[in-house]
Amino acid sequence: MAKKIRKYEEFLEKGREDFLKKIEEGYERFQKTKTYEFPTWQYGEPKGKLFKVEVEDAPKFGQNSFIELDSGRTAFISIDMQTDFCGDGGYVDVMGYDLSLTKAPIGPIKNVLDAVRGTDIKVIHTREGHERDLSDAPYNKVLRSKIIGHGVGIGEVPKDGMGRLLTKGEPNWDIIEELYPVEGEMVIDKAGKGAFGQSNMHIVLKNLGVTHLVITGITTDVCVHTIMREANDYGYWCIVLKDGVGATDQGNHEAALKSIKMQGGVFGNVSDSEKFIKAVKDAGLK
Ligand code: C5J
Repeated sequence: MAKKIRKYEEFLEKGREDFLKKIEEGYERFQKTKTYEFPTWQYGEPKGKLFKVEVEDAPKFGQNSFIELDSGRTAFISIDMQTDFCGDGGYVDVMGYDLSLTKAPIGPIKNVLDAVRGTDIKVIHTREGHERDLSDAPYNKVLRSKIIGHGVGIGEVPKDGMGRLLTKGEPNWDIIEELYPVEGEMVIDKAGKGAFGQSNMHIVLKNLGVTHLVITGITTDVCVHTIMREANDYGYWCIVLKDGVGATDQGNHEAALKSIKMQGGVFGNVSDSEKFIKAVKDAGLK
């Protein structure tokens, strides 16, 4: 007996046909241009200027291609560039990791900020940290931090430290001076590694009409990756700038970048600060 197709299933069939037609068109265009073109059919006419950023190892390792962005729908994101993650006496320092690895992206991020400030690209900073009463800090996270920190964990002040680790309002929790937000830039506070589960990141991006994210910050394998994965699952186009990110372990940093490139860009794409700045300059966004 033939299976009865219910009304909503017919609707999905039609939606799929239209969607696959757009995919086919995007595919044909990619063969000609090696560009993931900005989908105006989906987002509407550009609000700013269209510009292209070269990305590496996409769709395959050894091949380069381009992502086309609308400057008016692009956000530059600097993740957790706080003393706690890259400064003396902070959370990462107390755990005993090499701070030169998490400090490495400071210069490239500064260069990108200089290039995008004054354009219509939105700038968003994030900070990881907990309420002063630790009411939003998971027990397992705080316990683990105390064990790896030789008795000093989240919410406590290390010897010669600036303040309580990963705690809102403390000087070590704030963004480092070199990359401090200027007027008009957004700061998003989050208690977790991700930003979509428990911060206002998603509604902020939606309200700004953002479709493409250019991602930097620390750490590559933890907060950067978590936020990129979340954003990618929601359909945002993500480009991570490889010299604008750093991890507490160089092997993890490299593996995290490599994993983004799998499956033709499983979490988005990888570029670098120089390529991105060149694209902004060539497009004459200022
Ligand atoms: C970590 C972060 N690594 N910002 N946080 O705990 O990546």
